[in-house]
Amino acid sequence: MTGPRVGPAPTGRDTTTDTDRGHVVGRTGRRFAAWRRGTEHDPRHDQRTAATLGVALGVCFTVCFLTGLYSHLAQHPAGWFTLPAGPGGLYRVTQGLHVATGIGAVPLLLAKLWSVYPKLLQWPAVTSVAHALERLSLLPLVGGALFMLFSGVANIDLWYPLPLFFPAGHYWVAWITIGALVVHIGAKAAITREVLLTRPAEVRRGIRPAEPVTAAGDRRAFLGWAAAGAGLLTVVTVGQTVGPLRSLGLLAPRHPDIGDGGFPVNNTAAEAHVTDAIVDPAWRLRVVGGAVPVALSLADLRALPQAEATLPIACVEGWSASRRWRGVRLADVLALAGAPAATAVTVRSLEQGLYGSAEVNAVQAAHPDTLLALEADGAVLSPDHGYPVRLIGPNRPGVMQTKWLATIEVHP
Ligand SMILES: Nc1nc2c(c(=O)[nH]1)N[C@H]1C(S)=C(S)[C@@H](COP(=O)(O)O)O[C@H]1N2
Ligand SMILES: [Mo]
Repeated sequence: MTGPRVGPAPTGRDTTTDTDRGHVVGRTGRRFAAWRRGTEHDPRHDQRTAATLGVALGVCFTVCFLTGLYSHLAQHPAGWFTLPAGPGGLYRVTQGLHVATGIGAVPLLLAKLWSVYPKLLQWPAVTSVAHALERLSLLPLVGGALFMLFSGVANIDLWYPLPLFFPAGHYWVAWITIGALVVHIGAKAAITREVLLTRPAEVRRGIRPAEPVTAAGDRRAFLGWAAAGAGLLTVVTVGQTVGPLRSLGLLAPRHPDIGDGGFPVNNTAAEAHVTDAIVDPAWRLRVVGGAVPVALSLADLRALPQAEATLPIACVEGWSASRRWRGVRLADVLALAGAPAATAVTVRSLEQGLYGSAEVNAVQAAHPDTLLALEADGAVLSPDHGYPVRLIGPNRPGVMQTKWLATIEVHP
């Protein structure tokens, strides 16, 4: 700010022409400079701190993106992807990781934004076309990341403040965010490598200056707090899916052992408006589209050979709970209907809503653990858990474990 005056005299508008390290600055520039003051030699705002947080965020976002993509494919099968039928608890792990890395990324992102805010306040805002592009790419990156973490956390807390359909919004913004992240990593890879790879030999030979001990300590403390924040948030929520940590699940929206019958309910029979239909004596489980139309009463289902499987309900919202299920194999009922051994089906609930039907691919339909469950842990299914019969299959997102079944449609 003490440089020589250049150009015309100040006009009092934003065209004032003091210089700031050789650049023309205006009122905004001076305000930004004031906000940046004191951060220049603060290790918490230097490239090394930003790069460290960047690497941690890059790992979290990559795991979160890949597990999210897997979850999306599980629910919206693409021609080239068949959801495998095992291991039975795979989705529980991938979705647990998805939610945990998303939650852990929240404090990391806040720390990163705080670390780099002096850079964001640089003035002039752009100095070249390349610089403009790099800065523009921050908009989808920061905006997208904030949106993804906010909408995800809101969703697992069953809070829908945004006027959009969560799965679609969360999915499409994920692509935008990851695209921007790839561009950002491309732009920052060299500097990140440069500042993170310490070369003691170069310091010894005097090529690089050694960092003051206090600076390294300040940085370590700041990064330590960010890591502790991420760790703490994870520990107090992951109990919703990791049994031994359930008593620590202070912030966990669901507890795996709390709910009707000792496990959570997602959508009660009353909420689904099926309380009467599920006890109607005229209820039958119908199989359509096979060689023989089939209509089974509850007594018919109980009279068929029963099978058991221990499988989790693994909700997309991150909670999971395992149960010992007992019922009729889907494959046995399909055989009764004269359907080919491995055939894809749609299961439909008495409930008409969005989650009232699900696809079962041929691999899962043929799997011996894919059950039309009548019991959980030795007790008849409760109304809220899907009485009289629900689907339960290995490695399926909870949302596809359809309750209150009415119809099974064999795909042509
Ligand atoms: N018909 C129907 N089935 C459904 C749902 C629903 O809303 N309607 N919710 C699904 C979701 S999101 C989950 S996580 C599981 C939860 O099963 P539970 O309530 O028995 O724990 O049921 C699934 N089956
Ligand atoms: Mo769910």
